[in-house]
Amino acid sequence: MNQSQRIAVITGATSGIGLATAQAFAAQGINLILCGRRANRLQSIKQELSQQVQVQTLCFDVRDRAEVTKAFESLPEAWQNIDILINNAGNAHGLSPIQDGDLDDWDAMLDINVRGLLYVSKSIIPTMVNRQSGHIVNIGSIAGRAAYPNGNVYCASKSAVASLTEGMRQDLNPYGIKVTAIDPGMVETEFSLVRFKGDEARADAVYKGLTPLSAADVADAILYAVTRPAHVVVADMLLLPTAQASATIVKRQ
Ligand code: NDP
Ligand code: 8X3
Repeated sequence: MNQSQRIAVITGATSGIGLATAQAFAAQGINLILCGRRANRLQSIKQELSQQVQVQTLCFDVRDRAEVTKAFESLPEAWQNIDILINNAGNAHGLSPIQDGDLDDWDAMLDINVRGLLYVSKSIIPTMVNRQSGHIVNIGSIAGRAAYPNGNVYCASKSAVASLTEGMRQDLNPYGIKVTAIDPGMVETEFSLVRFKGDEARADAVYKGLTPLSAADVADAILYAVTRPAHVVVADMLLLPTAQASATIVKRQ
């Protein structure tokens, strides 16, 4: 497959897994549409990766339906034929028992991780259907496979992503569109800093005493999935650090 003919949209490309995926794709010649809310980061990443591939940036909040639609409609015609969609934007807000949950945190997780993924998908899937080709990669989580204590709403949001991945694969089967779930365990990114609202000590403690996955490790798995031959789809992949056996069983030094 000639990667240089392909165009990939990556949501949440300003940090962590999304940024590492953009770098991995650029190294293979895949042209990029990078999305996120932090415009300055999008610009500096564009500057870096434009040395390898063609890059467009779209600055929007996935929660805002109108903004999402407008952003994709604003793409030049040559960029409308999107081959790969990486639905990666997402995060956790808080970690507390259900009885203590914060309603704003719940709204944020459901709006970003579930509704946002749907809004972006709705902007792109019809063009894939028209062309009878495409590949959607949804970034789920080990959290979507079983709930863990205090994870409640975040786990539910990722469980919804798992269900949507299956639903998309079924509905898009007649059109030859591939749908993949990549479900990581612990990956050291800005994830825990966001979850704990900027508390660095609490975020660092999550990865203390073990070697977590890096964003590049997950990007490598995503790259593997999108470079399989036309007749092969990676349906789903659970990717864990060696020290992690489940969401709650982690070997620390
Ligand atoms: P980061 O916090 O490093 O990256 C999150 C990305 O999502 C950022 O680029 C951020 O960009 C974007 N984003 C967040 N909110 C919005 C929004 N409202 N609108 C648009 N973009 C948004 O975390 P990760 O790289 O770890 O997370 C990426 C995905 O991986 C998430 O879906 C997460 O749930 C999942 N995941 C992470 C794991 C981990 O342990 N780190 C494990 C399993 C899954 P910006 O702020 O510029 O908008
Ligand atoms: C992120 C991994 O275990 O914090 O999805 O839920 S975990």
